Amino acid sequence: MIGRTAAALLIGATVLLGGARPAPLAAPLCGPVETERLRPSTDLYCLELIPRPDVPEISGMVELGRAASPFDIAVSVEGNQRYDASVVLSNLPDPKSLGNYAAYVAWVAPPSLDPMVKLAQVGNGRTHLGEIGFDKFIVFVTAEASGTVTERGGRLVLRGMSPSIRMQQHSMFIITRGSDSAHADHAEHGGADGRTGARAYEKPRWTMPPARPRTPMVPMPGVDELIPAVAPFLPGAGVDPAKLPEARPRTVMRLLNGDTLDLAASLVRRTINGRTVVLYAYNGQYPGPLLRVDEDATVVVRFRNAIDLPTAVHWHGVRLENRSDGTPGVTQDPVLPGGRFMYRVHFKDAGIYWYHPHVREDIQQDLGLYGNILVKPRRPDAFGPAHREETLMLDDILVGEGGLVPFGEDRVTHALMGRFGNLLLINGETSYRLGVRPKEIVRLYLTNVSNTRTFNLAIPGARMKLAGADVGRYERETWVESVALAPAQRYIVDIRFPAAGRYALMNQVQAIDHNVGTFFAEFDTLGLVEASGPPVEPDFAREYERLRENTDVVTDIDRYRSWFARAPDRQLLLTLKLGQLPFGVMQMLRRDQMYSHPVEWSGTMPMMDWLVTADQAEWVMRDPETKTENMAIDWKFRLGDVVKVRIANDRSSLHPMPHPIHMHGQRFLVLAHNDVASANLVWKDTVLIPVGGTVDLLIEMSNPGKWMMHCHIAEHLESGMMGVFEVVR
Ligand SMILES: [Cu+2]
Repeated sequence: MIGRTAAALLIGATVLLGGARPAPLAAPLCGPVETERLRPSTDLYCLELIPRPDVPEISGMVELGRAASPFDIAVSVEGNQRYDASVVLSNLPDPKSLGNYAAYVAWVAPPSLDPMVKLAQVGNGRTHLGEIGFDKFIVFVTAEASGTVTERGGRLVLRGMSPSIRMQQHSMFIITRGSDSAHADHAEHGGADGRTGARAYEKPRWTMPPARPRTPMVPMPGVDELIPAVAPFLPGAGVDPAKLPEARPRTVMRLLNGDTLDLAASLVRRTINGRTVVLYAYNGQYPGPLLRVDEDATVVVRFRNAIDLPTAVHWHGVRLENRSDGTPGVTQDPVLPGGRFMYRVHFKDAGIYWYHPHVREDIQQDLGLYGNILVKPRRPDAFGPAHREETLMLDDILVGEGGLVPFGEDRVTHALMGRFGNLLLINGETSYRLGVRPKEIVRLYLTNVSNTRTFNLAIPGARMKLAGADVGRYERETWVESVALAPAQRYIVDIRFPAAGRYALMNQVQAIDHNVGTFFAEFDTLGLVEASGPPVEPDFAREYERLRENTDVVTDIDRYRSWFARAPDRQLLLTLKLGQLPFGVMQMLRRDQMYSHPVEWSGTMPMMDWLVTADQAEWVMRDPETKTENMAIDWKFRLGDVVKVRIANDRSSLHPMPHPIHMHGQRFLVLAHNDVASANLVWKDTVLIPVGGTVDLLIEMSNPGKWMMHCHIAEHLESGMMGVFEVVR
């Protein structure tokens, strides 16, 4: 799927960036390997150019470098992957030797060859080509009468296809099931223990994940009749949902230094899509109460577990005392049903944080145990003026015809891709609404609380100014067209609604139809902002136009710049070990292995994904130096150490996925993605490493204790992708 904007963007990029500007790559992406440093995947980010048979001596390579973006993944507003490409050519003869030609020119086109977009005049050596924004594309080098031609007319010399073109059609499976009703007869299977209870909340039965309208489930021989090899679980066994309290929308709790908060996790009843379901909630609210505190405040939280599973509360991103970090097995024992725990939470950094369980997140967080904490900066001028602040928790939930699709009782289902939901939620609602006045500036605090979905949030018609991320503000504010946020990441954007009207909050991504090997636009409306009435007073238009430089942030980061250039102190490789899988699933995986997109934006294989449990898939963080993995990793640092860690995401595993890696208790800078230095820094606690990609983190070991580092895709965490590092005094 080629977006209009992608072509326009490409043409724009050619005008702006075309020509022989030096390439911005810090290290050659596709050159020979000369270090033990983990590198970005050449299979995904290098494109070999093939010469015409009559000029076999010519060779070339296109490097699909990282395009400029403040986010961990560079995509267009429509969700197309963006690359900043360079070409390296050798043995090009004098163009005159090939005919009446004077120059060589590089072009790019989608597989349909329309539009054919000029990239740059090229020669031997390296040339920066500019941005490529097509999902599938072919690069051509031609000999032309002049380097200034605008249309391709000369002789083809080299060409090469993007790695994404290798996606194959799954031709043997192309027998689509027409409608949802066609698989209704498969929709209920007995429980894995063979019992089929009549009442949903007595004993859940496996219900298949629902089919998707754009990518119908196709029969997979030997897979179709399978259910996950684990007993199904839904909350509230033996409880009459009618006796549970109806969940209430969240309230705001203003907490002052020294205050005490009583927080309880309990069962609630909600109606979603016309079905009554049993969910979890903090203090009976969805999301949990929004806590508003001051920078440097400390509050005591008296927590009580009134759900049917052990739990604990993790204060995500907060650099608090280790004993209050809420990670069972590392900092505390799980809080058993009926049990209590006291947390002392110190808010050292201003910004947007969130709290959630650290036990079976795939169930507990998915079913409503999440809440935001907004830590107000001490500086009154930390941000530009805004008329109001809204905190948005982005989520999804998987609901079938029989209600919630059950979870695995003692281990996770959806171990490969994570549990993608089919209903998208903002603050727990499928139809979020916000009323504003024209010209109003709204500061949005965005938190992705989904199990696995990465969002690309856009608000067509309203400009977005990016001001902050996980643990504070950027060095400089920037304009963005969309916000790409992986699970557990936060971003702060200021949005001005210029005139009366309706503005849609959209998730705009390019999903993959694995049946036919194509991309398709998946645009979902998450909610609506209605601007009406008289324009807001005062109008901060002038202040809004100005992009602020946060000199205090720059000064803070200055203290760490001397470490930026050093070699990584530690490395981690993210990979996957697979056990016995059904034959059909293995076949699917092998075929899909020809290409993996940097980010899996949508769960377009719900059946296959559902079947695989944590028994069959182990996600691995491996230290290549010590050869230790996951919980065996034994990293020790001293308080005050500044540590550079390179993390690479193995492209060669049988089902690569992007991984949002979270480090507890500390803050870090993302110095580089795929060896391209970040232009605008911000302190973070969660970084997304796209498939085949690398990131370099600079971690400030500022907080003593034993801390977890793990993937924040709930099903990957539950499938092993976690380790512990210790910071000693
Ligand atoms: Cu992961």
